[in-house]
Amino acid sequence: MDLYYAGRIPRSIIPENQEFPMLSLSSRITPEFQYYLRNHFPYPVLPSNDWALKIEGLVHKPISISYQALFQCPQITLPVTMECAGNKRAYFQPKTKGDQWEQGAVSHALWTGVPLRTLLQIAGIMPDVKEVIFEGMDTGERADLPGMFSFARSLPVEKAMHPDTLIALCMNGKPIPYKHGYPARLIVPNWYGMASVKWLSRIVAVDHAFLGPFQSNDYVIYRSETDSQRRPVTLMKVNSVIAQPTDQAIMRRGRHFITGTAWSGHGIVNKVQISFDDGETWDHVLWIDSEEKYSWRRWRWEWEVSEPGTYSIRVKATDDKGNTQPLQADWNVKGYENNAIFQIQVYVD
Ligand SMILES: Nc1nc2c(c(=O)[nH]1)N[C@H]1C(S)=C(S)[C@@H](COP(=O)(O)O)O[C@H]1N2
Ligand SMILES: [Mo]
Repeated sequence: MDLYYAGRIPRSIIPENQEFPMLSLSSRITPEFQYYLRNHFPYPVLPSNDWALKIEGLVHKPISISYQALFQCPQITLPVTMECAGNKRAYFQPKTKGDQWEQGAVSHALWTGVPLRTLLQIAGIMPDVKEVIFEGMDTGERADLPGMFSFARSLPVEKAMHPDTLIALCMNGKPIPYKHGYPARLIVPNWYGMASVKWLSRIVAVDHAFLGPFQSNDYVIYRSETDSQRRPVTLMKVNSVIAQPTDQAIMRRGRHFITGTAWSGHGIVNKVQISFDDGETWDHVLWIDSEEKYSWRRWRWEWEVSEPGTYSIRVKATDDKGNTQPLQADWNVKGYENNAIFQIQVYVD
């Protein structure tokens, strides 16, 4: 496939929210200029040269570690597919409040950084720690609550101590671009994007549940205001997209490649099926990419079409834990985790 130059698709200006232009999916790794942007606040002011990451709270020796010192710690590189929990919100019926993301609030990059665990161990994390809080440098107001907030989230201590939870310094081999969290951001593989806090300033170990608004107001699944079965958004559900052709495309008779990608935070996608008859019969697509932990896999299907007409195309991904995409989206008030099978229509002349 050729590398096309296509810009991001804006969903809001301030804060800046933009989709990856999925139709230009041509490499497994998303180039930085196309990687989706998801922000709750205006961008923070770039930190001064004396920026240091602080680790405090229930630790034996609180630390403040400089950018240079972080670079000197042993680092690992991981490919990670990151999807915003609000991806595909636009497809919920009835519609839900918030940015109307279509299918491009998802991207894939190589992240290089220091396992958070290393730093928590240096600081001497205490045994009674239950959660670890991450504070970003971006601040602003919320529509639903008075006051100023910074973007802050917590992780259960087990996830914070997972060897692949990173304090990332580089994206695709270069220092993280400013809009993606320079100088350092958290990377939480397999979880929806809200967990991967950008522009880190402070990490705090605590022995209680963190209740900040980005933890307990947002990123919670509930089906009505009085729903008592609330649960936090964590692992990405199995999901897929068709990159080409685009919905409502007009095509010529002949041979076409249908392409797309699929991912799951619960495991590795090992099956993508395609249907041209509204799900009556399914065929297996061919893989472009190999199985790789935390990574989406591009796929393709060679389509020979000789009859003019209207065609519907849908794909369905399944992961190695047996999770598969549902026919109906699991509607929830905030419009998160939409992984329903999506059908496009194309016209052949
Ligand atoms: N500090 C900070 N971190 C943040 C956010 C934010 O608004 N502020 N947005 C989160 C959400 S909801 C997502 S989906 C990802 C998006 O990361 P990206 O903009 O690099 O694509 O960052 C997460 N980390
Ligand atoms: Mo998000």
